[in-house]
Amino acid sequence: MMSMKGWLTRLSTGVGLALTTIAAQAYTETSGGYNMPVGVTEVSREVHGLHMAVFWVCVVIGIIVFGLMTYSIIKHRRSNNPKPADFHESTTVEIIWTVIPFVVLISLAVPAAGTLIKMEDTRNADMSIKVTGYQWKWHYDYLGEDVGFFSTLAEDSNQARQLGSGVDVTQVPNYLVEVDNPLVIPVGKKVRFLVTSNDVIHAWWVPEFAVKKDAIPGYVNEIWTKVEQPGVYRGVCAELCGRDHGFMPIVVKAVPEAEFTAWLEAKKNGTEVAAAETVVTDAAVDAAPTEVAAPAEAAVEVAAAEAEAAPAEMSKDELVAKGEGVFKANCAACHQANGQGLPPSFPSLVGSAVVGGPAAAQIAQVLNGKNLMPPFKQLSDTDIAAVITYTRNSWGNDSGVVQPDAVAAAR
Ligand code: HEC
Ligand SMILES: [Cu+2]
Repeated sequence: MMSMKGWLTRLSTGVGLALTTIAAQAYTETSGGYNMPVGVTEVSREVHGLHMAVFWVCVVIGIIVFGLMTYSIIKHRRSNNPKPADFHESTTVEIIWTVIPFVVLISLAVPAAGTLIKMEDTRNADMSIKVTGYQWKWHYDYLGEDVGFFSTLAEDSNQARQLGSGVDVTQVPNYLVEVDNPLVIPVGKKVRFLVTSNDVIHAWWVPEFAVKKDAIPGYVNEIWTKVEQPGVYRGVCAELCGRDHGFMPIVVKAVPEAEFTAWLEAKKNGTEVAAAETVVTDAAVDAAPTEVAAPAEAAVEVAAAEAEAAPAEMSKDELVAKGEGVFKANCAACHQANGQGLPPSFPSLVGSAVVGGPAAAQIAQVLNGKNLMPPFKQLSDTDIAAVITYTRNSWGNDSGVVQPDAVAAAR
């Protein structure tokens, strides 16, 4: 018989899937909650137009077919016509009901093919962004710009979704459709996305752009968009990709070009201020580039030092404090914020033999994963050292400190 905990784990997975559906509905609200959105790109408007055209054709066909059926059933009912007609074949009727659907299909296929070809035409893009799916987050690389980062579920959504969190999710803004680092793109530019995956098949879907592309390990799929209005556009992973499929949303901020350039510079130099926090007013757009330019150079070295080979020793307190954030963002989904996991699938880290044992084994497990636990080698040495130190010094565990250089050496 299945334990209570086992049932709860299954139930929470089920609820997670249900919530994905709710989240998917959240952004169809622009069109009354029932239809797909018109969107903010030329392609999305065409797609919506095609969708509506096909819809109305279906409505008309439905009315004609069901109308004829209803009419015939009533008109030729047995009580009215006790002696059934007996006729065979009618070449005329057969030609008509072959030709009409043929014409209908062709007249739909021609405009649809035009739009499809347009969607696939990624030539002459102004910039390219590589989008990589991970269980369960996205990674964005601005090609040729040396800018790349992970985009994970926002902290408040992540806390609220935990089993027994006690949080009223209706009070969480943009529940399950908010991330820590949104993708930022310029408006009015053709942006090409190269979509791939690091583990299983995901799909990158932003309904307002009419962009939905499978992210398949070992393949690079292409799609593009050109957003016309600045704004914040949300999407989700659209391919069932495992336990937290419903918790890897997509947020794209489309901003005016000047603001984008400023944001990109800041990101490169590690001085990212809240440049792209909100869709800013004209005044702020003018101010942003100059503001960022000055302190940028000084910060380059700091940022470089941080990003390059493992930094110097860190104190236990520093590592634990940093590790708590890393744990909440990357590990709490399975091991829970209180470290107790969801046994039997996700073991408790409280009093765990691995956490209490030699550091090398724990580093290896976090870097490379084990069975159901995914690898975390994409995190920095510092983040991995911090999260390991955090688990070794929390919830009553006490098994010492792991420094970033130990992680670097283990890679
Ligand atoms: C997708 C769920 C998942 C995530 C996310 C996850 N783990 Fe795990 N973790 C597991 C599973 C499953 C095991 C058991 C692996 C096995 O032994 O088969 C495990 C085992 C462990 C163990 C060994 C525990 C023991 O006693 O066997 C440690 C330590 C650990 N994880 C640390 C982490 C850290 C640190 C993170 C975040 C960086 C993390 N895990 C993220 C699923 C996960
Ligand atoms: Cu996914």
